[in-house]
Formats: sequence, structure tokens, C-alpha cells
Amino acid sequence: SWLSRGLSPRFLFPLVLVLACIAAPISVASAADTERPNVVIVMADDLGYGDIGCYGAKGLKTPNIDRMASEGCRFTSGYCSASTCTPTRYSFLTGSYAFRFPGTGIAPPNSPALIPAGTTTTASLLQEAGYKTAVIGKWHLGLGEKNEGPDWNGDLKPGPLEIGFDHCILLPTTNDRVPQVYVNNHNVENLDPADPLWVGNKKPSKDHPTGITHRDTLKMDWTHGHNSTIHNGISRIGFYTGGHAARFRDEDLSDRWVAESKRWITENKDEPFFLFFASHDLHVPRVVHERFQGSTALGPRGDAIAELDWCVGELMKSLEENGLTEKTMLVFCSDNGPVLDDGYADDANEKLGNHDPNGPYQGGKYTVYEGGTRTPFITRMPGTIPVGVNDEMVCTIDFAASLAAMVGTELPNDACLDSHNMLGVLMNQSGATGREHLVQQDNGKLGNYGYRVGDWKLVRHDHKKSYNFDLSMTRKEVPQFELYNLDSDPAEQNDLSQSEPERAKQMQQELQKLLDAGRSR
Ligand code: NG6
Ligand code: CA
Repeated sequence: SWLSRGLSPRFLFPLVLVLACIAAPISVASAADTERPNVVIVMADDLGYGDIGCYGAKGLKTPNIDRMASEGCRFTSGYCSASTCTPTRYSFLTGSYAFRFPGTGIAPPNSPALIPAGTTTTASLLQEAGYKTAVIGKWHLGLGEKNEGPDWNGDLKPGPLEIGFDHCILLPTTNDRVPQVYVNNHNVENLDPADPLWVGNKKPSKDHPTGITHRDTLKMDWTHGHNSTIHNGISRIGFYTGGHAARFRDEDLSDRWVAESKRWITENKDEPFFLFFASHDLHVPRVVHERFQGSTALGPRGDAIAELDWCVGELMKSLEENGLTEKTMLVFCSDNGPVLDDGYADDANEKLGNHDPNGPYQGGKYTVYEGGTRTPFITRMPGTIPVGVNDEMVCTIDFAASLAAMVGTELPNDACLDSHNMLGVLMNQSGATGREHLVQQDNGKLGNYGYRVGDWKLVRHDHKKSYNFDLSMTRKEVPQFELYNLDSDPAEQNDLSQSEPERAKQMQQELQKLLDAGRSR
């Protein structure tokens, strides 16, 4: 452990870290000044527990992510807080459960900013502590004023720059939604004022080509939804016109974000920085760069994992080239669990073979079974984070409180309501204990929750129907409450709610209390 290394200045950081975990955070702020590590968080999109080599992937190889894990800590109970994108990202940044805030489900193309300007976030806490901060990649948390939404041809604010980021290069929502343009800080990049961008949810003219009227021209067919405006041979959710000079090719997203990240890391190498690298891989449409197309036997879904792995490799290279490997806490996580057919005919089912996207767990994206939120979760900081595997429970919602503790910033009373300081666990310090409980939610509208306490898991389905438990969007009737022991039954197959009625009742009551807590602690 760090203690055995003595207390040379080089190892001051771990000491500060441990103090930060147990003492009043503010008291160590100045001591930490010279040793504050950079933080790079890579969040994958729709990546399941079993999709990565070091988590048992059967159908493909992920050498870069595996190397990252072999140089860091691989978590077996690492979670995102929801089984869809927007609520997980909302909670990751605000440190509060999304279910406390109605309207934080999957955001539509014209969604206004869901996190109000001035909200305390993971980014603002680090920015306040003197970090340079950037988000590069998928946003999907809305842009623009409440009741107005994004002003695509004007200033796109509020957005990330109003909640603690100095810089952003964004895909505004998710790439199966319109529009396919980059947002560079407050503006659509390369927008020609003579060709204004219009985005809406109604067909703009009778002859506007869509995935329905021009289906035979598509390079990737749709299976459900995703049949509105066509761009780059792919029909999307929602309609848009104009902004042609600003439109990107799906194939180039990762290259652009990696290049931009490398540029930004190098530019900020002399100060502490926080980079949120929000990959779009492996969300639909899975249209990766030509050099990754066909690179795995799994079709586009596997190729997207290969592209994601490449991104992680490039980020590690950039840190290395700038001499920042030991000074940077690198995190890899996902925003929700896996899905196969999520609306496009991309052979995800047909070419699956024996690959098992959710590993030993049940369900995926959209579900509150373990497969929906228990996902790959790795931290690396050579020399500080001991190499190993950690079974403690930790969640993406915990970064706000943990990183605030790391830099010695105190959390305001009314912010980050559900974020626990898990710094010791994230740093794989021996003896550091993880979360005692965690609420997992779905998209929010259906009222389905998972509640894990130790090895026990209560599943609550107010909606009574679960879909995507089989990763193919099949629906099945489910009882309102189920109880599982994750130690003996990680796949949640053996409902114990009848044989353990007392425990089930107690967990129902505890969960209800957390759901009723509203906007206060
Ligand atoms: C669903 C979309 C799905 C995906 C998801 C959001 C349809 C039929 N399905 O509504 O394709 O876009 O929303 O995914 O439109 S997430 O990872 O960003 O939450
Ligand atoms: Ca997602």
C-alpha cells in the first residue's frame, strides 16, 4: 500500500487522498495543490458488462481497455445510475438521482437544458478548484432556455458552459436523433448563415424525404422508429433542414473527438484538468469509421466496441506523450447496459455468436435488472491506484462527491444529494468500503426501480411490464416486486420475495423513503 512507500513528496498525494476521505475536506486543499491529479472520464454508450475482454467478452478483443484494467482497478460492482442515457448523465454530473427531477428521461432533439445554469456539478466543483474542464462527445442533456430549447442558429445556451465546463465539442443529443452537427462551445460549428438549420418534430414539407418515403435508398435500414429525416443514408428520429455545411459524417465522430481531446489535453498539460470524453460508441446507428468496419465478427455492434477501444488507446497515448500517465486518474464506464436491435438492421442479433453482452446478468438497457446498470467500470492511475479487482459497490453518481473530496471542495448543502464520497474505493485503497445501497432506475417515466443493499436486490416494476430483459426488446409481464440474492443468484432468476417476506417488505419501505425524498437530502 502507499504507506509502505514512505512519505516522500512523490507519494504525498495518496496521503492527502486518505486524509481527504476521513477528514474535513477543506483542510487538505492547500496541501493538495501541487499534487492534484487530472481526471479523464471515458463514458461508453450502451456498453454491457460482458462487452469488454477483461470482463469476459467472447466475440471480440479490446486490448487497450484490457491494458488499462491491467494497470489499474477493475470493478465488479460498478454501476451507472440508470438504464438509459439522459438520467445517467444527469446523475453523473449533478450527483443527484434523476428520479428526483421529473423530465430527465431520454431527451428529444429540441430539449432545453435539463441541468439549470449555475447548478453544482462534477465539472463546476473541479472548475472551482482551479481545474480546466471540458466535455467532448455526446451530450444528450438538452441545450437552451426552459420553454424555448436550442436556438440552433444563435447562441446555444445554457449548456455545458453554464454548469462548469470551460470548453465543449458536442454531438447535441444522440446520433439517431437530429441534427448531425457539432456544437463548439455556444455555436453550431461551420454553420453558414445563408443556410439556417431548422430542427423539429413535424415533417417540414410534403416532399421532405424520410426513411419511409425513401427507404430503398438507405445504407442502413431501420427496424423501429428512426424513420424521419435522412442524413448520410441513415434515417433518424426527428426532422431537420439546412445547416448542410455543418453536417458531419457518422463515420468521423470518434476521430474528431479523439483529435480534439488530444489537442485539449496537450494545451492544458501544465494545469490540472478534467476531461469528460463521452463516446457515442456503441449507440445506434452503429456506423463506425471505414477502418473499423468489418474488423470484428460481430458486425457493426462489435466494430463499434473496437472503435471505442481504439479511442481509449489514443487517450492513453496522449497522456503518455504529455508525461501525464501517473498524474491522471483515468476512468472507464458506461451510461447504461446493452441492447442488440435498438432500431436499425445492423446484424447485432444475427452476428452475436456466443458473445454475451450482459455477461452473467439479466436484462440490459431500459431494464432495472442488473444488466441495465451494472457495467464495466475501471480506474487507473499508476503509482497511486493499486492494480487489482475490486468488488465494492460504486456508481457513476459518486464522482461528484468523490472528486470534490479529492480537491478539497466542500459540497453545498442543497447539491449532489445522492453522491457518496467513494474516493478511497475509486482509488482501490485497501479497507475502503463502497456504497451500502444504490437505487437503479430506468428511463424514469415507467416508475421501475432496482434497489440493492449488500447482496440483496429488490426489483420494483410499477409498470408491470419489463422490456429488453432478453436484449431484443421483448416484453414480459413481471410482478410488482421481486427479491433476489445477488451472491447466490447474480442472474436474478430465483425470486425470493415469498420466502423472505420480511426482508422484501423492509426493502420496499426503504426504497419508498428514498423515492419520496424529493429535492432534499
Ligand atoms: C429510444 C430509441 C432508441 C434510443 C433510445 C435512447 C426508438 C424506437 N428507440 O426511444 O433507439 O435512441 O431512445 O438511447 O426511437 S440512450 O442511450 O440515448 O438513452
Ligand atoms: Ca446510452
